[in-house]
Amino acid sequence: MEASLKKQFIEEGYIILDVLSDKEIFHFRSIMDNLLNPEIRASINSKRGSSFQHLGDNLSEFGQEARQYYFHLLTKAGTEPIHHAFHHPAILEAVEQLIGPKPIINNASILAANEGTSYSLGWHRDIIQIPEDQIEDWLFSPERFHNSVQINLPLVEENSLWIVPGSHNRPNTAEENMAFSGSKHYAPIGVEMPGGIPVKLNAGQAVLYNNNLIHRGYTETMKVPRRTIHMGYHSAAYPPTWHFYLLNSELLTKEYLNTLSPTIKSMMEDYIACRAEYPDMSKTWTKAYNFPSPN
Ligand SMILES: O=C(O)CCC(=O)C(=O)O
Repeated sequence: MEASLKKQFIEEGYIILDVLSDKEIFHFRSIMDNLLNPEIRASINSKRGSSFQHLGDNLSEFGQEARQYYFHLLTKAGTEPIHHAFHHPAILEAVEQLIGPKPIINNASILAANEGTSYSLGWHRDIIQIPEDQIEDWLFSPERFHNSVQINLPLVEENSLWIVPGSHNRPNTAEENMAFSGSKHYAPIGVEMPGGIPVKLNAGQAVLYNNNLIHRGYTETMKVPRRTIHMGYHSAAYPPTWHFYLLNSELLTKEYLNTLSPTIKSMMEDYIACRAEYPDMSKTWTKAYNFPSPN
């Protein structure tokens, strides 16, 4: 990776990379369409909020409502055909170069919606796991290493992700606080954020971003369906962040692991080992965990 890209990731909080060839775009798009069954169309097209992302949707329900769907993949039987997207060499290599060696996956999802869907998720930083009274400004500073990369890899062109470049490394400005209207989690839907820009991506291009960035999901009305692979990783060389706990490890039973490909099984075993080493998510946003004192 060029040094200028890494610099952009550190300073602006995101980079865009060409990842998939045309053949791979077609390959993954066919698999995703088969998983989703896009023939099912909602009969009512009125605006609907997307589901609460961390719970996730069931693949069999896709398209029944005119909204954006969020599917968790690595913990659910039936999603195996697309799992190899999560160890694409170009993605793993980029993550290693941005944050460090031995990437551990902690989020593997599909973001999908049919054409005609209106999508609006309020501006936020990905800090929903942290109680609002424990969210402190030092979490968003260049001095704190954020061991997390979040990625959107669309299989058709999209501009649903909006970001405020550079906001990952500083607390909210007074104007941003006004937009957040007193919440430290989500700004009210429909509120504009100063400096917010859409991230336009072609099919097969990925945006890799620091999810402490102020960002949102928004498309007025999708002219093309949304078909995006969404993933998150951290480097095993450093302690994880709260994002690491997103995968529901209780679903990673021995029986389920035995149904996975050897590569994905080994990735999940790395996940489970890291979970055993760092069992307590609530430590991950404490000052001592982020700035350990030298022994
Ligand atoms: O790309 C999107 O729809 C936004 C996703 C998002 O906000 C998130 O994953 O936190």
